[in-house]
Amino acid sequence: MSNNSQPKTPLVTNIFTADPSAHVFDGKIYIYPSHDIPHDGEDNDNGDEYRMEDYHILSLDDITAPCVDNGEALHLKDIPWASKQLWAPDAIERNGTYYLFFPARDMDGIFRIGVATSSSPVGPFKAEANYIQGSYSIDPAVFEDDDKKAYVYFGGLWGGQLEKWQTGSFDENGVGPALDMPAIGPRVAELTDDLLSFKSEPKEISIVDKDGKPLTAGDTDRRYFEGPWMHKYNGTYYLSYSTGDTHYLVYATSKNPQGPFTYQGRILEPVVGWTTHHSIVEYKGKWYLFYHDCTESNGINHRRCVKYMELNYREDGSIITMEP
Ligand code: FUB
Repeated sequence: MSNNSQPKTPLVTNIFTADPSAHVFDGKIYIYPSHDIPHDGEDNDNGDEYRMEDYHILSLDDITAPCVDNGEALHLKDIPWASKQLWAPDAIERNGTYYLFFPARDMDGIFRIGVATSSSPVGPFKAEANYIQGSYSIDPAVFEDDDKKAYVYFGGLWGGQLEKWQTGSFDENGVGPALDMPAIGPRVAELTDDLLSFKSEPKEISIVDKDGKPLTAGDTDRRYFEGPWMHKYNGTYYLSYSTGDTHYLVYATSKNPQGPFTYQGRILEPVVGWTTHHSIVEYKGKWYLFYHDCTESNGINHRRCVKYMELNYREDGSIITMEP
């Protein structure tokens, strides 16, 4: 059963939005998306067409309420260490402060992950002076476990530069493993109590098949590409992500937030547009998938719009695959 009866209309149409990270704070739904800038430039495998310069936070008073664009929450010019490309963000609240985690290229063109804080879920956010030391690549997703330990999951291939970090430092010429070798995994780092730093070096997450064998780099229908998301359902950790060049949203599960994770299946079949990126959130006892597509721009990859639909589990905890 997929929830295709819902009107999957864009949440907002006044701006192009993508990469939605949805959270419930004080009973309202807040969506932390990227803000796509329309332009007429060409697409490439490095993602240069994604030229975002600021963040706008969206909010919903209830799941069917009109979506509000709360205006500019943070701009590139106010981030001392960043040079361009404010890609997919995420947010977390602790003790009344909201922490916006976001990737951007530093002054050397290397993707790093920064934090900005605010007393309001919709900002304005003030960026820290520097990026998180030890951070790299893109697509941070923050998850607070029941024991209050907070983790950030991140990493993306190709334009996201994850191939260039296999030795622990940035290698401009780094390429992915041979197709029959284990695929590169996303990274996880536990955050310090103030949520501003990594407690220790990020670890690579292993994603294995049902026989315990690591997914290989050539297994492009299942291997990790970008856009990680973590949620917990009935005591199991669900790591979901995009397979990038095969355009699926898929998931893997574990009893440990740092893995290893066992591949389970697809959440969403390909949308219109090259990228697919999502979040999963519980609201009033139901679960929702927030995602984006390029239907509003007739398939222009960097003019995306955020939507949602209800997500359902089977009795055994598996997620029912959805059609966009
Ligand atoms: O929005 C820019 C990039 O496209 C994101 O960081 C990726 O996840 C993909 O959606």
